[in-house]
Amino acid sequence: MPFIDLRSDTVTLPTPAMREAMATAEVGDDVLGEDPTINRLEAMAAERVGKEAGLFVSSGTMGNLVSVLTHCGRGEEIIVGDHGHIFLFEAGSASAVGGIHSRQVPNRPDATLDLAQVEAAIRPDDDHFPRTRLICLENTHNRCGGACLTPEYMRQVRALADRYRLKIHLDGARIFNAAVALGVDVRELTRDADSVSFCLSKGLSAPVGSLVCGPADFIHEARRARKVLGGGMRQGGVIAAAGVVALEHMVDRLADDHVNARRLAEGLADIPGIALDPSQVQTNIVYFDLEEGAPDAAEFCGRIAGQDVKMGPTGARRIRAVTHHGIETDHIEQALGVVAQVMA
Ligand code: TLP
Repeated sequence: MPFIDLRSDTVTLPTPAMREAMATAEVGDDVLGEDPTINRLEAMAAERVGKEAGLFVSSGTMGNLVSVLTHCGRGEEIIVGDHGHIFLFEAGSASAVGGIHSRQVPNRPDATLDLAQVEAAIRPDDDHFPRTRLICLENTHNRCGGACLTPEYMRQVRALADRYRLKIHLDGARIFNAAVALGVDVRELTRDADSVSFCLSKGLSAPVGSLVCGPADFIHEARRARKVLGGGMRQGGVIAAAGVVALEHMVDRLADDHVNARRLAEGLADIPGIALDPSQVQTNIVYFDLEEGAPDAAEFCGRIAGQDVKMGPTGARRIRAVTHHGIETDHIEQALGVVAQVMA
């Protein structure tokens, strides 16, 4: 990598083992259900997250949209965190494509939604209102600094959802980061969700793709929603092959990214003009603020990029840095050196 690129874990490159698997992948027409590599990946993914079936989709955004479209009809409503990726960063797709309304509940800093507020947001049966169908959660939570939702919290949301006959969709783009950080089997985190989507192309380093997993009848319908979006794949096994390698070999090493993120946060916290609490860093995402008197986010990012370190501005004085495969301890030390110089 020419830069120390901490803008996102989406910048990860396929590993040599992935490229080898892609070159030799057995493929077929997946729209006809005949791509053995996609079939294998979907079965592996479903087994891994403890669901009956899986569906390979092109991106995390498509995984969330397919899930929401499958759970909800036009004029129905989802409850989603106000910092949720589905609400903030998916181009309003549920509304644009599905006519689905969203109701936001504030995310707390630990990524949870207050259950009393969720309950208050559920619509009574009254023809003035859209019908509430779905609660969307996110684990790990991107905007909440990579915070993890716990199995206990998921159980509580399940109990509430059951009382009102609502479904739960989990945007688990980084669900394996959460499982590794909490030291639990990923199924502990997915059990109480009706559907879960997770990404292969973030910390797991595959070039393309996400999975939606859930009950077999849900996935049957989700396949149709994917088709509506033009997402049916033909010989997609060429890319699914990298996903198989990702699930087999790239999950446990996420722990290294978490160690690097913590080290980065500790180093940043020692630099005058930077505000953050390293104890809040649970996984691979670090947010920090540039204090008054320091360069603003745009200037800061421009100046560190001039020294081959990239981070992403997420506000006028707020920066995000994400650790991932390809970023080693030495890179963290180098990045800290560049930041210290720019802040001096
Ligand atoms: N997030 C990207 C950007 O869109 C912000 C990033 O760099 O982190 N859910 C979550 C929680 C995500 O963080 C992302 C990507 C997605 C869904 C969407 O995944 P893709 O990019 O594959 O559509």
